[in-house]
Amino acid sequence: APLIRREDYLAPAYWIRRADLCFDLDATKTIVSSKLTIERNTTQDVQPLKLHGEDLNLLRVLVDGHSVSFRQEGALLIIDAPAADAFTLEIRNTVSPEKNTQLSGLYASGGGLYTQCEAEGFRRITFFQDRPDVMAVYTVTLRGDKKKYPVLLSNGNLVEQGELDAGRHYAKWHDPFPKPSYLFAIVAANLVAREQWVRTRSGKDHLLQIFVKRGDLDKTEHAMNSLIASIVWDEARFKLPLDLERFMIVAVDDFNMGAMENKGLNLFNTKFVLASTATATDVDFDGIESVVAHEYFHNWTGNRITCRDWFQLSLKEGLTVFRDQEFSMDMAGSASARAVRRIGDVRTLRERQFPEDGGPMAHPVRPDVYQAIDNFYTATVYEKGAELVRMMHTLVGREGFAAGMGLYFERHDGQAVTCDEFAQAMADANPHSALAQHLDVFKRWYAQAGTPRLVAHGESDAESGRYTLRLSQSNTPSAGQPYKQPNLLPIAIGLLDRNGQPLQLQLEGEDAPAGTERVLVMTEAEQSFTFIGLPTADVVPSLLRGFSAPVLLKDGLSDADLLVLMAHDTDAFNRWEAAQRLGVNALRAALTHDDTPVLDAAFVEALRTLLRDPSLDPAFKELALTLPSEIYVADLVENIDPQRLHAAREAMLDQLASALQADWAWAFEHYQVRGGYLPNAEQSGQRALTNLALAMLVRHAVASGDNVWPGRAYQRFKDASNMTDRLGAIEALVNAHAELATPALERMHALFKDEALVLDKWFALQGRAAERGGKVFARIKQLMQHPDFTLGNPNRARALLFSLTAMNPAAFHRTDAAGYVFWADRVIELDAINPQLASRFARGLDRWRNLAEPYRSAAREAIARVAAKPELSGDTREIIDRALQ
Ligand code: BAL
Ligand code: ZN
Repeated sequence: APLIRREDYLAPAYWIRRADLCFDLDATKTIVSSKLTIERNTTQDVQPLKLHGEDLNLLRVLVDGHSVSFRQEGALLIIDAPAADAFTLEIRNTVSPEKNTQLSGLYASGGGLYTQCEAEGFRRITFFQDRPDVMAVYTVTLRGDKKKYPVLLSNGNLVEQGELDAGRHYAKWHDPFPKPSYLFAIVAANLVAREQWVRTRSGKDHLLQIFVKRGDLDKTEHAMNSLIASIVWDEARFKLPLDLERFMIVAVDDFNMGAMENKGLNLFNTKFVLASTATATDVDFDGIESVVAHEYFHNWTGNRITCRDWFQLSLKEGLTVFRDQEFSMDMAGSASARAVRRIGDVRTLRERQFPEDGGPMAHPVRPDVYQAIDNFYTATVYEKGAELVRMMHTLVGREGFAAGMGLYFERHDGQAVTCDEFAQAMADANPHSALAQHLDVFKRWYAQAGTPRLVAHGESDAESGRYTLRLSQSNTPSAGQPYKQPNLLPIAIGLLDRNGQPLQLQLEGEDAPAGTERVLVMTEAEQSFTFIGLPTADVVPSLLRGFSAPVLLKDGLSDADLLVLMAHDTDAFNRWEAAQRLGVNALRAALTHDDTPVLDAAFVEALRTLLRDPSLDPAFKELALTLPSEIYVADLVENIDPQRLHAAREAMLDQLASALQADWAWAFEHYQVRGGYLPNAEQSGQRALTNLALAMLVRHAVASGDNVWPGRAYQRFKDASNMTDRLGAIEALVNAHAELATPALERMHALFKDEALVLDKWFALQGRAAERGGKVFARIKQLMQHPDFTLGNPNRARALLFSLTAMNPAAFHRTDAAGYVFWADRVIELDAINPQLASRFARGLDRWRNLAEPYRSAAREAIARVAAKPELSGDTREIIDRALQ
C-alpha cells in the first residue's frame, strides 16, 4: 500500500453538504441508496470527483438524475467531469453485512446489523469522500423486517416511522449537525432500552437511552449513571452542554474497539456497558465509567470540533483521554483516590506507550506518515497525547486551561482542524504562561517520537545553603528522526531533608521562599536551577512529582534516598514510584548477577510499614506493594531474557509472600468490605488489597505445602457475592498452580457458561496465568480448541491470545520458539478474518530487537514467515514490515 503523508494534505476538491441515505436492510444483501448534495470547492481548479469505496457492489450512478460516465480505479469511483459546480449525485450499491467479518462498515452481530465507520469504514457502506474534513448533514431512512429488526436507529432525531408491506417497517432519522462520515452510524436489531430523561442547566430535557439485548437490561444501571455523571461534569467543569435531544448508547457483542462516539448514537463493546455485581469486577465498573465518559466527551472534543485529517487524531483522542482521566479523578473524590488514578494512568502509559515509542511503531503524537490509519489508534496518540494536554494544563493552571478550552470552541466550533489550533488557543488564552512563551518548543512534543530521557544531578553546598539541580535531556533517534530537539518539560519538584521533612523552596534571584513544591520549566538541552536558603546539605530531591512530564528520569538516587521518599514524600505518586524503583533495582541486580534476587531487608521493612500504616488508603497500598510488572521492567533493560526476568520476579514474590506472611493475613482480615457491594473507590481499594493479600497467602501456602489458604481461597471463590472477590480468589489459585485451581476453573465455567463477558474473563485469566514449566502455554493452545473459543469475536480472541502476547511474557517467549510459531500462525489466521484485530495482535512481537538470544533470532524468523505471505492485509503488512525494518 502507498504511504500517506501529512505534508501532502490538500483540501477536498468537492464538498458534500447533504447526504440522504436509504437502507433496505438485509443480512445477506443490503441495498444502499445514496443521494449526495455536492458543491465544488471553488478555491481549486476543476478536478475529477473521486469517491472512496471498498467491497461494494455498484448498481447505478446518476448526476442530477441522469446517467453519467464514470470509472472505477482500485478503491475509487471517479467521475471525470461533473457538469456543474453544484449537483446531486445518486448512487445505489449493495453490501453483504454477514460476509463482513472485519467489523468495519455495516456488519452482522448476533442477528442484528451494526456499523463501525471510524476511521475508514464508511467507504465500506457506500461511495463517499470518506475523509474527516468533508462534513455533511445526514438524513437516513432505514427499512427492514420488523421481527428481526424492531429497533432501527441512526444519528440525530427520529422524524418519522411507520409500517411497510410484507412485515417490514421503517424509521427516518435526521441529524442537524454537519458531521464527517466516520461519525455516521446505524443499528437494526432486536434490542430493549433503559431510558431516562434528564434536564440540563439550560432547562432543556433530553432523552438518554441504552440499548441492549433482551435479558441484559438489569446490567445497564451503572452505564446510565456514568452517562448522567458525565453530562453533569462536562457542564460544570467546561461549560459544555449536551446539544442533542436524544443520546443513545447501543451495546454490541462483536466490536473491534472499546466504543465509538458516533454523533448521538454511540456504539459500545458490551464490555464497556454491561455490569452487574455478579458478573463485573471493580475494574470493569471503572472501565465503563471512563469509556462512557470518554465517548460522551467526544461529542464536543471530536464531533463539534473534529480532525482535519487523520494525522490529527490526537487532537480529539489525546484531549478526550485527558478529559476522561480528569473526570474519573473527580469521581474518585479524595486526593489519595486521585493519586491512585494517576498511578494507574502512568502505569498504562509506561507499559504500553513507552515500549511503543522505543520500538518499530514509534511515531510522533501527530504522525507524519502511515499506510493504514487503523494502526495509529495507539497508546502514543491516546495516552501520550493525553500527557501533552496534561502538561499544558500544568503550565497554564486549571482556570487557564478552562479559558483555553473556551477560546478553542469560540474559534473552531463546527470545524475540522489540526493540533496546532488547539495548542494555539491554549497559548492565546494564557499569553503570560510558559506555554505561550515557548509554544514552538512545546509543539515539538507533537512532532518528535521517542521518550525523552531526563538526567538530574543535585549538588549541595553546606556552607552557603545552596542546592543546584543540573538537568539535561536527550532523546534517542527513531525512524525518520535521526536528530531530536529539546522538549519543554514541566518538572514538578519538592526537596526533602534526610528525615523526609519538606523544605521551603526559594530559587536564586527570588526574594522569598514560595512553598514546598513548584514546577520548573525546562526548555533547553541543559539547564540548572539553584535553590537557596536551605537548612541542610543532605537533600533528597523528589522530582517529576505526579509524573509531570512523560520522560524517563535518571536522577541517580540511592536506595537509601528512595526509602526516604517511599516513607515520607508528600507526593503520593512519588511515594509509589520510590517503592517501584526499589523493586526495579532489586530485579536489575538479579538479572545483572544472574542470581536469585534477595530483597533488601530495609525494603521489606518499608513495605511492611506501608502496609500497616493506618493513614494510607488500601488502594494505594495495593499499588505500592505490587512489584513492577515484567512488561515494565523488560522495557527498562536491554537484551532482556524474559524467562530469567520471570524467574527473578517470581522469587521476589515468594520472598515477599513469606517475609510478610503475618502482615498479609492481617491485611486480608482487616480490609474485608463489610456491607453491600458498591463499585466506589473506597471499597474497590479494599477489595484490591485483600485480593493481593490472598494471592500472597495462597502463594506462600502452596510453596510450603500448606492447604489452609488454598482451601479458604476456594471457599471464597465459591461463596463470593461479587465478581471482584470471585476472580481474585480463582486467580490466586491459578497463579499459584494450586490443586484447587482445576475444580475452580470448571466450576466457574459451569456457573457462567451463558455470560459471554465472564467467559472472556475465564479465558483471560488462564491466558495471563503465571507460567510454570510451560503449563500455561500448553493450556492456552488447548483452549483454542474449546467449544466456547472463537477468533470471530474480538473480545474472545483478545481474552486468550492477547493475554498471552501482551500480558504473559514468560508463557510467550520460550527458548524453544513455540510461542512465536503460535503467534505467527494466529496472525495469519486472524488476518484472513479481521485485519484490524490481526494487526493489533501482530504487534505482540514489536520489541523483538530488545530480546536476548535465542529469543531474538527465533522471533525474527517468525516475523519473516508472516512477512512472506503475499495475501497479508495492508493493516498487518504495515506492522510486519516496520518490525523487520
Ligand atoms: N474514536 C474511536 C474510539 C474512541 O477513541 O473513542
Ligand atoms: Zn476516543
